[in-house]
Amino acid sequence: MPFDQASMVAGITTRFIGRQLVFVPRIGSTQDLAKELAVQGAPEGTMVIADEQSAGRGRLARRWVAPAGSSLLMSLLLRPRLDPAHLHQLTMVCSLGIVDGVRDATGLEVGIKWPNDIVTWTDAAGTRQGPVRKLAGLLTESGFVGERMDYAVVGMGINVNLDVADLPETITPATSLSSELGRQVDRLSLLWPILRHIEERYLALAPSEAAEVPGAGPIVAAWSARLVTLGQRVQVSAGQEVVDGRAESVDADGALLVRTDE
Ligand code: BT5
Repeated sequence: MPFDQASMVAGITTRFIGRQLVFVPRIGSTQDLAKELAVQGAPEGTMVIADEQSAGRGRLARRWVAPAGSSLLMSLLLRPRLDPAHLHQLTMVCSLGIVDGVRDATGLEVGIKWPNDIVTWTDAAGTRQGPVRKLAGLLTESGFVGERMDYAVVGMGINVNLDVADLPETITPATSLSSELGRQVDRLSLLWPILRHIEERYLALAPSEAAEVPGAGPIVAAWSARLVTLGQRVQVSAGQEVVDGRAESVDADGALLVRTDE
């Protein structure tokens, strides 16, 4: 299917997620355009999609690299009534949308690496195979009016038909759907179920999610059930300090609870 606005819109069945769709072949970062649109009053669910970014970014000023034609690069504008302390729940919603959408479109069961990576560690048949490999990354940013959160933009970069040899060295080994499956995957056939699942999960983000109860809420539970990080030995940088221990669980905001040897 051609990767253009008309074809994208043709398969969208959601109520509001992606209903307003802005496709640009090439841009600096979809995050920046989505934020501009947010400030101009664009409605919740507005989605910016690009085929190529010249300044794609990850967290902490890291780069996100994606050759033209290789990826789904998108930024979703949300206007949740959410305490900013719970912002990570939007990352959870979209991570679950990607995990479920990838399964629907390809049959591949993928997991989540805390806090914001979509990863795989099995082959297409579900057998454990090699190290954890990063398939997608999410970046959630927000804008405020005074103390109130005005909008959030969740950026998603998914390696679809990407040859990992085209990437510079990455922190976590990278992979793509085409490398895992040994065939090309149509990006739009992946986009549509992802949008559907994000909408479903977002609507389920009930006010109870905002409760201060650790682990409360179906979204947090579904997200932590897919975390490949739990039970593993981890090294977490907390400011200047590096904490070494076993990842035991997460709280309602997605903070990782690590038990150190002491
Ligand atoms: C992320 O950051 O994983 C969030 C990436 C979000 C990208 C999307 S694309 C659409 C939207 N517009 C943007 O400008 N951004 C969002 P982080 O956890 O900081 O991971 C970044 C690190 O991942 C880099 O430092 C590299 O090591 C590695 N990396 C870069 N490109 C990659 C790729 N295509 N696949 C796997 N790893 C990659």
